[in-house]
Amino acid sequence: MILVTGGAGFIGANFVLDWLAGNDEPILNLDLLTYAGNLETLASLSGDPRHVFVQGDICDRALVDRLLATHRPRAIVHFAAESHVDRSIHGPGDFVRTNVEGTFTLLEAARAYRAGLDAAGQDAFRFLHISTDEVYGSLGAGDPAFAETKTYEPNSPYSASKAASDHLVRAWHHTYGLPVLTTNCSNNYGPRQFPEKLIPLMIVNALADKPLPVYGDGLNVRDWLYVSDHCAAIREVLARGTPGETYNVGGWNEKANIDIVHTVCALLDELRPSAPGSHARLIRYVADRPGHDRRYAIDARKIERELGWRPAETFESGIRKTVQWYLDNSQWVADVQSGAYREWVAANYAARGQGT
Ligand code: NAD
Ligand code: TDX
Repeated sequence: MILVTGGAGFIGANFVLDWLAGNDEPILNLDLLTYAGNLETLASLSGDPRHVFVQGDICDRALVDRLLATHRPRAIVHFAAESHVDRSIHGPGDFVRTNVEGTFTLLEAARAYRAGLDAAGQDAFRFLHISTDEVYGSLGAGDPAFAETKTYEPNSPYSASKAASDHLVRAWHHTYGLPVLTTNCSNNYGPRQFPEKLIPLMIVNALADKPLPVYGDGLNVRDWLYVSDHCAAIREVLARGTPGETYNVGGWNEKANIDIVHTVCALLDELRPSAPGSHARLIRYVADRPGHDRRYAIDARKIERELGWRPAETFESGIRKTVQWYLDNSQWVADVQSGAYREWVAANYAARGQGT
């Protein structure tokens, strides 16, 4: 068994679904179900004994200790976080709590748990920390992409909290010998992403004929990776990564935000021809995000060289699948927007009791 934290969020849920599609090793999924956690996304696993879900907080040391002692996982894959930059600007406290204190709590619990394993168990145990390219700061137009050796220069409360968690993870390896691995990934997109992030927000707003807000001049650049490619990279790092190492994960897809928005609009024009005019008519330039990082780019050569991982999707294939998924899953979108997924959890899941 492996313990996944944050497995009801966007990347975590995709990871759980992909893992159990190709593997019978069970997952213990610990997630607080904040606004970003959505068990409806995992509805296809309802009743599947390979998926044990526990609603709980990674900051709750007694709960984490109990789960480790009861389920005896061979690894922890740590996704749980507050993840939205704009929210971190308006309310940084939750980011420090979950991302810093929560990671600290997991590290301490993992250290104590591993100390109680036999020598083979200690050797095999892994703590895989999922992090972001944002810890490296902002690039100028001609700067080289972020390699693993780049200095940390986080600029937002979100990236500062993730950087702090990366440092704790690193220190628990150097000081206590915990077999940790860290991945720093670029912007993910794909099915099941909460519509606060750029791509799903643009799709969902366009479908509702609402404005498409583009921050500043729209020329900020991000590297984009299809979520199932990220999940494949995580599986590779977990299986064959070297403890103590970090691996940058990226899609080799640098795009300006305005180009992303136009791509989404063009796909919707094609896939939804009954719309009243081109979706691009909804684009509105709005005030910039405070401290908005200009450009991120990932140098993903290390993970390719050492572990043989490369993204399978091109941006063109991934964005088409993504737009189609949102068109095909209008109920999921409606439930997320109305908060009805919480009622779904109460009706379909909580009634069965939680695994502990
Ligand atoms: P998300 O916001 O969609 O999901 C986060 C999940 O964590 C939710 O299910 C939420 O309920 C859970 N959670 C929050 N606080 C918790 C707590 N205290 N205890 C237990 N669970 C809690 O995030 P995501 O986009 O899926 O990102 C997952 C991880 O990947 C994060 O660590 C993020 O920093 C990292 N990451 C994300 C991206 C991206 O583009 N989304 C890119 C690189 C790295
Ligand atoms: O409405 C919008 N308009 C807009 O122009 C939104 C929501 C975003 N943007 C811009 C800001 C960014 O330059 O689009 C870009 C992408 O924004 P987000 O989707 O909020 O992502 P970003 O801030 O780049 O951070 C993401 O990638 C790294 C994830 O949210 C993080 O969790 C991850 O670590």
